[in-house]
Amino acid sequence: MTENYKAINWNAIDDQIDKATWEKLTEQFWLDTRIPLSNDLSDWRELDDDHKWVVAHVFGGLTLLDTLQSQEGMASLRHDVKTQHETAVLNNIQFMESVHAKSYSSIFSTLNTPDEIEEVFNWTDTEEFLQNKAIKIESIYSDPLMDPLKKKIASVFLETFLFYSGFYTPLYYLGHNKLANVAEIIKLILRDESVHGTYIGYKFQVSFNQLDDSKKQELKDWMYDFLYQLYSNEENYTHMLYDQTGWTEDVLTFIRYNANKALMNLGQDPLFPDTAENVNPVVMNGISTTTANHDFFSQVGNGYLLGNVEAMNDSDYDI
Ligand code: MN3
Ligand code: MN3
Repeated sequence: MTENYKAINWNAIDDQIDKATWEKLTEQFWLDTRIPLSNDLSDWRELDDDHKWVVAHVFGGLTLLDTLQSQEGMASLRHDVKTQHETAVLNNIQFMESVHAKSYSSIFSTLNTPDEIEEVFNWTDTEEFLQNKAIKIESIYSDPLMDPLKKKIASVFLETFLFYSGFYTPLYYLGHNKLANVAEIIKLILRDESVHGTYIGYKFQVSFNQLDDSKKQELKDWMYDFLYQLYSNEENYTHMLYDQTGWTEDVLTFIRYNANKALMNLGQDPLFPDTAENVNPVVMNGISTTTANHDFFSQVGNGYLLGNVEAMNDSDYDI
């Protein structure tokens, strides 16, 4: 006899965090088409070729990672949900990952020529260190026998750590009052990722805390080893992208700081000594406007309004 099929009932919530996250995510819904990217063209034309190259290729890298989250990531996590409302939240996240991936194409079509766009996508689909990180995460998502907790670790590492070598560039320009509308897209993405990382990290912790001590230790060892492998690849990726600008060491500090945040989302101790004080303050200023909602479960959000997104101007970025 088959089991009956069960309708989702939002009037009987098993986990209040599902409902709070759904409300937060739907309240902060956005689309790339609302951002007047062409207002950044005069800033863009002032950049030299090396810096234009970095901007275009970090967005190529970010496109690949958001493609992975939208196509494989959430579908994989959806196999292991504990509640029906968790499925609904993951559906929302999956759609927004498609919005993120598409938004970089809006940036390209505004700033770059068709030939440049084609070159960026060829690079993205073949670059060794970028492909390494996508494939390492994808192989965890696509293994049907994979421990569900390892899939959540992979998702949090991707979103709270591996994106940040790319996010550095638009935050750097935001801190210098340049490319403000491009940065607006990145801030909206960061605001989403902040909720995604917190939520998936929370779901990880609920299951992790039910494990016995030896299982916990085994998983911790795997997690720190995996993070270190990803970091080692990320060092190579960062050198390859940024050596021509001289920003490499600053970017590496920033990604170690974010690796610690990913561990924090998973309820674990930091791996690296880097703190917010070590990060370039220009970049930290850019990020501080977006991550004030880390405490969103207690509703201490930054009250970001959709209306603010529609018409940004330089004065919004005075720091
Ligand atoms: Mn995303
Ligand atoms: Mn995400």
